[in-house]
Amino acid sequence: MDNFRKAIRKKVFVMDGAMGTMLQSMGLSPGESPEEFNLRRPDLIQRIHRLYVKAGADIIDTNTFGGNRIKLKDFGLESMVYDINSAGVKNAKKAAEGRAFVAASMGPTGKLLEPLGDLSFEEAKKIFMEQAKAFVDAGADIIAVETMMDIRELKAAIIGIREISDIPVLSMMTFNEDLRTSLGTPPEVAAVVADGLGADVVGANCGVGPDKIFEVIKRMSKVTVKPLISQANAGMPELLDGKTCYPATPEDMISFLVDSVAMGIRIIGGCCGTTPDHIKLISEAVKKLPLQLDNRGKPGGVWIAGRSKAIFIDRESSPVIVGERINPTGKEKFINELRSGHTLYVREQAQKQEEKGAHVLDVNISASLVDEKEMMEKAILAVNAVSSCPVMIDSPNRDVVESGLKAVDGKPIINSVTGEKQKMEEIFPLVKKYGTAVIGLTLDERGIPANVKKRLSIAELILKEAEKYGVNGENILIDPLSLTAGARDVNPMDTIEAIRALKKMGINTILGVSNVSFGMPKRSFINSAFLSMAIGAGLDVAIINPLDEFVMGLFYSSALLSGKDRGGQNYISRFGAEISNNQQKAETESKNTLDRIKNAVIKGNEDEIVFLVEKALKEGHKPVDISQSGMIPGLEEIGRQFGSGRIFLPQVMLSAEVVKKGFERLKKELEANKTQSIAKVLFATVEGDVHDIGKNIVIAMLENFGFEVIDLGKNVPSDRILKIAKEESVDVIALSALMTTTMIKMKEVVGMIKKQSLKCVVAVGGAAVTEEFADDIGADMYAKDAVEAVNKFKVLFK
Ligand code: THG
Repeated sequence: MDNFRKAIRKKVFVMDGAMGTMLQSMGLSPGESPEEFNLRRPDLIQRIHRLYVKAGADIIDTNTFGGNRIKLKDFGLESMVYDINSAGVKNAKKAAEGRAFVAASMGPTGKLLEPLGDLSFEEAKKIFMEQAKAFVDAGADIIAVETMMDIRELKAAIIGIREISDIPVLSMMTFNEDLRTSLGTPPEVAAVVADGLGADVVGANCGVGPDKIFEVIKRMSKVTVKPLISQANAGMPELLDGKTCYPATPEDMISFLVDSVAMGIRIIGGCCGTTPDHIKLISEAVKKLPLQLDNRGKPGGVWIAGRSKAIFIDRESSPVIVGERINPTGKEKFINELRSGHTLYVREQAQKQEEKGAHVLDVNISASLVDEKEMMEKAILAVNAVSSCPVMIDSPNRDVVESGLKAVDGKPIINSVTGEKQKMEEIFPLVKKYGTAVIGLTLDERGIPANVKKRLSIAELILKEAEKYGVNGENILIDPLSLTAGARDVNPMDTIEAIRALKKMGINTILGVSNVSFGMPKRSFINSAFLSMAIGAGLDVAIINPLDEFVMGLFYSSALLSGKDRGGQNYISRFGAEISNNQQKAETESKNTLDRIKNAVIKGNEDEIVFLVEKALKEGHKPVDISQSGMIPGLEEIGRQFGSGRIFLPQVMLSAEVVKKGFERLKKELEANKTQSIAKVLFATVEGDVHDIGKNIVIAMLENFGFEVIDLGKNVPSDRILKIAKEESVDVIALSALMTTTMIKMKEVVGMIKKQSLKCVVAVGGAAVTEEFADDIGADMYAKDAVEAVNKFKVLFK
């Protein structure tokens, strides 16, 4: 372990190339489990490993990518998890003969996590732990978490591994051409989260070729100083004479090598379509590299991340705004909502605060008679669904904090730990395990000290204690606390002085500003004056109300005056242009109930939709109008935003979910005069392919649009597809495949349909399927994603 950890700082490692595509060329048939070959054909697996070692790989990746319980279950192999993964490591070790490190490959479960799917975070973690245990027992040197698309699944994997062992971890997500994962995570967020969780090496594999992966790594290198890893595909797959080909030559694979190493790449290998020839050339090129490696310095601040945005907190940049509004203090309506388990206010405030300039959102749901563990989870999921901001999990209760940590996307801030021994014992292990930042409040068993010196010594105690838990000081923000001005023995200038002193000690600071004015009239005046003093003293993060224009005005002007807004950029972009009143207009326009329904769909307001549909019915709108002029236009808008890359799949699915709820309510109205489905669609993942995430998304969307769907599941033999299609006289046969090797089956199905002159449309789709491929095999329709599929079906059956 230590060998590898030391070496990775000083040398560039070559990793191996593809296993799956090699196995296929050596006789693995579609429908067989590649992982089972570790037991059935160890000779073959070892032979492939040896080819890579011979080609110059310093690290080889085991044949265990799909070796988790969920994936193995597709082949009825779920009782073999331990044996298969253990054999995978042993095969690689045997082939390496000590000449290469063995990295145990760990891929995704193939299921979506809640709330999009039905896999809980805890279950996912357990599944990864089971696999990791087998790896470690068998003597793997490294675990390579790879091809992850969901940031929370990545978290579950790394946290699961860490519960088993301190083994070095490589963390890789898979990015598409738009440089986001399929679930919308950008490179920065992937890197910040993996770094926070303690991955040793951070990077990307699969999905794209060497040019695009270079872009991904470049963006990662700006937010982490960890060594980076890249395993590109040999270009994007093309189909030639019914065979999948990867176009990138070995030379193509090294065209970015020198620049990559300068950026911090320390491991370079290949993914789909790369062969020992590619690895050989990479290895030769690496040997010729200049010895001078990069010297990326320490960041001197801390990165945090939301669903799709990373934010740097440091001394030089402009202060960070934390929105304080998701907090029940003094908000009777919000408290009632929390008691009934709804999240309407949370969604609304998350959106509003982000719109008005909040960078981070505090989430506090503490109130009496509230199930706080459940509500924290719900609130965090709701915030992530509607906002890209990092969150701050604000609760005095450890278990409530943890429930938020399991739900959150990105790298959050825990609010908070104090100088109390018990608090630190509770919170620091969470900070370490979930890889977060944390606020340290300068108070201890005796409360908030009156004098500045004592507050500073508590800050020092917190920082020192954190080290014992392996928590890096950069991840701690100190809050010197303010109490209500005018109260006995309270001098707000103590807080300001403490900020100044903390900054001198090189410590990052945060402050809940509004506390200073509790119980006073015209709180805005006091809050904004205090804020501007705090920023003048060097405050890095301010917890404020972003909807208070007065406070925001003082925020931007204070940042400008204290030299934290170079060239006044932020101030000018905020106040320079006349802000149009479009927004106000949109708000009044949405008074119309059908517009409000459309908005609820766009914003994913699950809680509101049934209420709004009922309201529209009461107002006399016909069910068909509610659908045609309310929900459908909302979904269409979401489709447009998705198409232009402004929003991502989880939001589309959330909106689809809202529409489903709306339809369910409408169905009750229509029960009497039953509606007919638009068309009957049969869905199947073709034989040999066991991937169905994409297919399930398309089905969910189609059902919401009134199509009747028959889902035959995955790995469906062609004759069965034909048989059911005839029996049910379907209008469409929709075929899905993820792998380039199983796409070919689509051609077989099309051929059979033509031969038997079935009267139905054949639609095809899947990761590697293209329009050209669809034309080639004679399919009638191709759609690149769920939204396009729905649109095309709608046109077809108008
Ligand atoms: N430090 C840290 N975290 C904190 C605080 C802090 N979290 C909570 C709090 N202090 C900061 N957040 C708020 C939120 C709301 C108000 C003040 C501070 C507030 N609310 C109004 C009230 O209570 O009257 C209600 C406003 C309304 O009705 O809309 O003032 O110091 N680390």
